[in-house]
Parts: sequence; structure tokens; C-alpha cells
Amino acid sequence: MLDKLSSSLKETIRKIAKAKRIDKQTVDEIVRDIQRALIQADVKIALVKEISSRIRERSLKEKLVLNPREHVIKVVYEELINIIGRGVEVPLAAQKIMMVGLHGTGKTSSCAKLARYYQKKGLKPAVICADVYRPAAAEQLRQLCEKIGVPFYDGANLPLPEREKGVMGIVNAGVKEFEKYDVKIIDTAGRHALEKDMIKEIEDIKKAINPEQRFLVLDASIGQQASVQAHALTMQLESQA
Ligand SMILES: Nc1nc2c(ncn2[C@@H]2O[C@H](COP(=O)(O)OP(=O)(O)OP(=O)(O)O)[C@@H](O)[C@H]2O)c(=O)[nH]1
Ligand SMILES: [Mg+2]
Repeated sequence: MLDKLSSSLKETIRKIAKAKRIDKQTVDEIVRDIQRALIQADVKIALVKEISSRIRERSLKEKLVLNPREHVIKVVYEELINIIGRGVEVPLAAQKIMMVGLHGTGKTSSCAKLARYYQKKGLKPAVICADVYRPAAAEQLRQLCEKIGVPFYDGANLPLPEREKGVMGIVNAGVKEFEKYDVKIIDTAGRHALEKDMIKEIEDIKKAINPEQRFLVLDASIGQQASVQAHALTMQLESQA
């Protein structure tokens, strides 16, 4: 979905660059192309309307400092960044990161990607598997960590009663085990929906080890559901805080 959005937008930029002149008709055509691309990518209609009118307004009325084509490209770029957002800078510092999200969204893969990122930046990452529900979860993460040479903990050294206490025993022991590591990444189990037990688990981990970052991992094709999930999670966590 995002690949398609990106290629449609690139095509629009090419169209602007090749336009013979920039007049109301050209701008309307460009705005229509952008609307089509955004709607296909399941962007909220209200946002599509907002960006359309801002691009129209700024392209035709703003005082030009660049040539007209470059001006429109700049406006389109700035307005897209405005709605898509600039992203969050992940600090290059010692921290605990907790990955949460629904089933199969890429939490475990992202743990390894993040670990690799920090490793390349010269920090010492380590990964803790707090998914005790899916039998192959720990093995999957272990293999990924082995590939990149990052230490991995799943509570295998804990006495059985401790391990049977579930996720919290493993997370606490893992954080202790990796005391000397800079970045501790905690993988959690996926859920079918934002169920109460998922929120409770996040809350419990938050209380026990206070992770500086909590990442909600989403499938890129999720569209407007992304904001629904992020809001639901934030609201529930805040209401329980
Ligand atoms: N195309 C694509 N596939 C991905 C990406 N990340 C993960 N996958 C695949 O998606 C599937 C699920 O990924 P996982 O990392 O196991 O997802 P998870 O959220 O840990 O899953 P659960 O632990 O079962 O909830 C695997 O087959 C991955 O190879 C990605 O960025 N792009
Ligand atoms: Mg997983």
C-alpha cells in the first residue's frame, strides 16, 4: 500500500516538473492526483480535504521565490510532510524499549532490526523475549539474535516456579542479566485485539521496569486503523495510570 502511494506521488512530482506552465488547471489536476493516491492509501478524507485546499491555496497565492514548478513541488512536499509527520528521533542512549502490537505485525522482526541499528551505532543492545504464549516465539527471536550477534534472554536459566510466574519474572530477570548492556529491547506476545490482558501486561512491565520507549508495531497496510489502535492504546494506558 505504501509502495503504491510512494510511486503515485513520485509520478505526480514528475508531472509537475514536466508541466509547461503552472496555472489553476494544472494545480487542480495535481491536487486530484494527490487526492486519488491518498484515498487509495486509506488516508482519512478530512485530511485529504485539508491538504488539497492548502496545496491549492499556497501553490497559486504564495509569493514566488523559486520558479513556479519548483514552488509547487516544495508546497506539495511540505504539505505531505505536514500530514504524514516527521517521525520520532530514537535517542542514541541507554534505554529500555518495549515492543507491543497485534499478532504478526512484525514485533519480533523489529526487535532484531532495532538491535542491529543500535549495534551499528556503537551501542550494546540485548534482547529479552517476553512472549511465553507461542511455543516457537523464543526460538524465532533466538535465531534472529544469533544472526546479528546480539545476546538474547528468554528465562531459560530460571527455576521453573519463577518461569511459571510468566512474563514478569522473565522481564525482571532479563533486565538484571543485561545490566551492563545499553539498550534492552523487550519483545512481547501479540494479541488478536487490544484486549484487557494485553493492556495489563504492558502496564505491569511499565510498572516493573519503566521502559523509556514503548513502540506500537503496525502492519504498513493497516490504513486508518493505525490511528484507531494508537489512540485506543494511549487512552487505555492513560486511564489506568
Ligand atoms: N514484508 C514484510 N514482512 C515482514 C516485516 N516484518 C516482519 N515481516 C514478516 O511478518 C511475519 C510476522 O513477523 P513477526 O516479526 O514474527 O511478527 P510478530 O508481531 O512478532 O508476531 P507474533 O509474535 O506472532 O504476534 C513474518 O513472516 C515476518 O517475516 C516487514 O517489515 N516487511
Ligand atoms: Mg513475535
